[in-house]
Amino acid sequence: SPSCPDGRKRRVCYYYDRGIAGVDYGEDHVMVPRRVDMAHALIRSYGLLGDMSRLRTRPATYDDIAAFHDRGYADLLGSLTPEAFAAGGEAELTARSFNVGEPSKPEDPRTIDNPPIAGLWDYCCRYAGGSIAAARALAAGGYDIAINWSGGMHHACRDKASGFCYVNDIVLAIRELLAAFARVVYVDIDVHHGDGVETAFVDSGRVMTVSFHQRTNNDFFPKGRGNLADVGVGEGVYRAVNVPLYAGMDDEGYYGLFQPIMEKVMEVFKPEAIVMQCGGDSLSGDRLGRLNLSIAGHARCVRFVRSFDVPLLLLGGGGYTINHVAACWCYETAVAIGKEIDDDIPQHCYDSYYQSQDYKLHYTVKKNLKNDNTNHHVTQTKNTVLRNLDKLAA
Ligand code: ZLS
Ligand code: CA
Ligand code: ZN
Repeated sequence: SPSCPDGRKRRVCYYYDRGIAGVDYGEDHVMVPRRVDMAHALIRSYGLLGDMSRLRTRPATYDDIAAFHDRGYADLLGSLTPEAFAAGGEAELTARSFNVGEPSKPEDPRTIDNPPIAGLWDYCCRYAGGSIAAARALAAGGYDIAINWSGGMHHACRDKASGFCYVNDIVLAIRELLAAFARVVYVDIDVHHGDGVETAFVDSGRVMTVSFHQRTNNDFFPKGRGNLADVGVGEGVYRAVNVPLYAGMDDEGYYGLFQPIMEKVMEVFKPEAIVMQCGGDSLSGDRLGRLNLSIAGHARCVRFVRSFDVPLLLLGGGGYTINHVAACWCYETAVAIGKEIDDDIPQHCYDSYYQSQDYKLHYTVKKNLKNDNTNHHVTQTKNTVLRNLDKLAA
């Protein structure tokens, strides 16, 4: 096709579940599941749904989720209601012991990262079900790329919630892929470190995890994780890759690390499948992140990973300036398909959200944000990572 610059078209399947759009973390919360509905509405308005198969699936079951998660934790997620939590007593204590409903400032409910939301279990089963089904679609060989923008909840732990994430759909999806593929690479361009996924596979020789993330004063969430020196343990040594970045990182500096590192990852590890977490909080102007990537810069990473023509699972993740995130994931859906789309956002139901970006997909990045990444730091980081990866070369 003329609109596909790097060779043959890919067979793409896409998961979207309307049941996720209405999930509410609380009116003051930064995590807004409706951004996935906004991305979907854009994708539809650009006519991209006709270029993909729609992946229909049942929500994940208790057993699907308990394949990774602790049963006591899964039981809590399955039984907790906002009402029971609010009533206090045993329900509240149990929830808080699994980091659900735990305020960071004692007794201030506005400081709860992981609130006891209405429809919590249903939400988890739907976004996890999407990632599992997407992984199975790749494993069965019918598709080259599978997309679930509602997935990518990389902080969830085996036995507790963390960083707005309750169930780790990424770990569940990678486990599915491992049934069909010998080696899987996980690459995470969310502004936060992919700690839940790294921990789950830290000693695995079959899964390599790679995270690019912001580092500021050593206390950016998740505190203490994702150091350059964290390389994995046992069978997993040199199969955990961490690329800490300072605030203000721009497209050029980011890709200058991403491209050579991922090239080397592919060369030495030879994965049979790739899972990419495309968190949109690494974009310029995010409410939590302080990196300075444009949508083009973010998507260039997706395009590069796609160019290896290895079965690819694309997931969402963070992203707190919701118009930016929806525009980004729509553009990346077009990249996955291999189709150029117009910069002018078509008229659709969420139109008004894009006024601040002049109704364009590609908004302008911050020009006066200081880039704290010195050339020296970037070069050192790149060389250290490449040297570690070289130790895996046969
Ligand atoms: O990667 O930094 C923390 C933990 C705290 C400080 C903040 N308080 C509220 C809780 C305890 C140490 N949490 C981070 C979590 C970031 C998760 C990123 C998820 C992902 O993008 C993948 C989906 C954090 N950073 C910023 C906030 N929390 C935060 C900012 C503003 C608010 C509003 C809603 C909630 C409470 C007030 C909140 C959290
Ligand atoms: Ca990351
Ligand atoms: Zn994030």
